[in-house]
Amino acid sequence: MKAAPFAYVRPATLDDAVAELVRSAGEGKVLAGGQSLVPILAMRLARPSTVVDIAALSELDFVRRDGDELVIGALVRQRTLEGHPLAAAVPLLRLALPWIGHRELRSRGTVCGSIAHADPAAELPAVACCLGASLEIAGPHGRRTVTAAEFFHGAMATSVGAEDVLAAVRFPVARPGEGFGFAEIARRHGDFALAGVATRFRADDGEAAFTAFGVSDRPVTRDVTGLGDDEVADLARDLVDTAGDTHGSREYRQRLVAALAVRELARARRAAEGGTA
Ligand SMILES: Cc1cc2nc3c(=O)[nH]c(=O)nc-3n(C[C@@H](O)[C@H](O)[C@H](O)COP(=O)(O)OP(=O)(O)OC[C@H]3O[C@@H](n4cnc5c(N)ncnc54)[C@H](O)[C@@H]3O)c2cc1C
Repeated sequence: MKAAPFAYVRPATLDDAVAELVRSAGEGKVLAGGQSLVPILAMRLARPSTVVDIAALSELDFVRRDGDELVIGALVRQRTLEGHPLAAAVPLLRLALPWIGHRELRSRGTVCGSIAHADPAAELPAVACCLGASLEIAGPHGRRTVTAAEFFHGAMATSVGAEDVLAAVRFPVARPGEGFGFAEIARRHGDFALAGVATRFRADDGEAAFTAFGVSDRPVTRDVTGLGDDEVADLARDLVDTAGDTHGSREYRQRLVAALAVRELARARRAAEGGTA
């Protein structure tokens, strides 16, 4: 199928991009890497009046360290970050990025695009929630910052409104003595996860948490400090909020997410305590 007709604009500044979205009166769509939007347009699941291509917003083409945060602008491709030297400061990103589709998709798909798209089975929204990242949103009334916990409202629903651009994401850098784990189960490598988890553990005070994804309408984080494996598994199982489908029953997903949460928390703990992850 072909996309329904739309106007195409390629503004040169973030202010102009927001102005174009305002002009579209809620009927515009931002185009970043196009890896999700283009198929959606082709299937006519979305029929925007205007596609606002942000590729020329060079002000958003940056990866930089800002104190204890790694800040990633909206133009940064997933593959660019994967190989970026500064990304080593956020080990969970390095663990999660290779799980996104295939290398060719990551060469076009952006970090912010994945977060703005908010597929419940996507990796980067889970990383953002697990680390407590914050999201910088530019809109007609200026800029605002939203925590990852507030940002995801449901499947493909976020704090980014129809007249907004997600300008950047801020990930906290790892502190000494922090360890991380990440894994998912998919039918084939490159497919979206049937169930997945991101984990973190801090050696000095034993703080532990996991974020489950692919099992609910958004990533869900649980603080599991001081809990044993059976309690972690029970908590993980309770998060499964999807009916079964042809790829796996609800019970199968419960077993997957429980096993992954226990295993990846152990991995995070080993990494935090200086062992091999
Ligand atoms: C075969 C295939 C397999 C895939 N597998 C995975 C996978 O395993 N895991 C995964 O996470 N993803 C997967 N994806 C999707 C991933 O490749 C996309 O990169 C990602 O979901 C969207 O990023 P994008 O930059 O391509 O955004 P686009 O496709 O350009 O946009 C996606 C949506 O987000 C909005 N948007 C994008 N950027 C912004 C912004 N800065 N501000 C406001 N709104 C914005 C767009 O308007 C649109 O609604 C897959 C895609 C394909 C085609």
